[in-house]
Amino acid sequence: MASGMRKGTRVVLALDVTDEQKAVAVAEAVKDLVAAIKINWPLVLATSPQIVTRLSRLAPVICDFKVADIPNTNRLIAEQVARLGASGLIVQRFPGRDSVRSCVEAEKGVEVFVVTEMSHPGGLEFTGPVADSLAKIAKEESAAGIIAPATRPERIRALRTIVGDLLILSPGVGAQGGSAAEAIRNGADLVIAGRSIYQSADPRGAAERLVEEVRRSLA
Ligand code: 3DU
Repeated sequence: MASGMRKGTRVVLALDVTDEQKAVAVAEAVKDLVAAIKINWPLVLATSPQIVTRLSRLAPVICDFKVADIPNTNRLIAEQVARLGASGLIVQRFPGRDSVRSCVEAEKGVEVFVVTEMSHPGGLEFTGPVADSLAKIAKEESAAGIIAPATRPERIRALRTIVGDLLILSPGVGAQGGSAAEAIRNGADLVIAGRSIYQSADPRGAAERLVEEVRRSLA
């Protein structure tokens, strides 16, 4: 079983590439600079579920599968993610409190993160207005943390008052226009960055710059 995630450098790599060789090369290049590697459907569908196991030998892996089903199906997904060696699983709150709970209870070695307000413009349509309630259930159901938008740091600050000491992971830095330093200053524990690292000609250099930006924002 994979161990739980630690804050470390506070940078999570979003590895949304669809070429296995490139995915592993980027992961190898930055593995000591990231607290975790977040993978999403594009990489799993382009390769195989075993990519979770392969990457988990380099860094803790968070499966961003945005799980959103009935409790039994959610539990089955959490069990498979654990079997593959993942450390974290991202789930949706909207199917119901019981659906979130089934993931939290399924596998104690897999930390559950609940999506709140999404970082893209469309995130304001539905998730924005209900984000406080999404975050409240994450806290009540003992999730490990929430996902909150680096593109709207003031929302991270507001959501922090609801989730207390839960981890806040913030996507949206770099390619989506958010600032890592602002996200951290407003209460994010970790920032999630994808394209700004893996599309760089020098992924390690890009990751180093981000780690340094985060370190300075904490000083
Ligand atoms: O924009 P980037 O390339 O840095 O990637 C961001 C990642 O975070 C990507 O995997 C996306 O699916 C995920 N994510 C968001 O961008 C926004 C959210 O609200 C939740 C997850």
